[in-house]
Amino acid sequence: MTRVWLALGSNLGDRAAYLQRARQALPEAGITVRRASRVAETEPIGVEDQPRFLNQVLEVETSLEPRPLLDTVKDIERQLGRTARQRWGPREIDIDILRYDGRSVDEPGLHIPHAELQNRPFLLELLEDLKVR
Ligand code: PH2
Ligand code: MG
Ligand code: MG
Repeated sequence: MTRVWLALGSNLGDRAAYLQRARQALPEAGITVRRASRVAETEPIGVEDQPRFLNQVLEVETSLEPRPLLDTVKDIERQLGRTARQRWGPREIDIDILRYDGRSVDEPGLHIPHAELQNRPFLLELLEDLKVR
């Protein structure tokens, strides 16, 4: 089992319900949620003209390797009804891999640690909530 940190984000529809449904869907997909940060309401970064986000960071455990884990969280996004496609634009639910144990991955579509982690102060704060350094 590997310790992984995920970010949840939503800025469309019932944002809190999307976060909750994501937390509930993870265990069914072989991803055990160990700890959850508080839920923070955050100003949109990147594309600024869109609704505010709710964001949360989860510490999880899984035996899925990074690529299958990415495929799994994308499946959950689809199951929950994610439709928005604009890069950095509004979305019902976003599930991102922030860190995967201590590993670095740099492949098409998969960058670990998450490529935008250092540019999103709220993610660093929520990780800090979980005492991840
Ligand atoms: N996600 C983005 C783009 N901008 N801004 C906030 N506040 N929170 C996010 O989760 C976020 C964002 C693309 O994934
Ligand atoms: Mg994202
Ligand atoms: Mg994403």
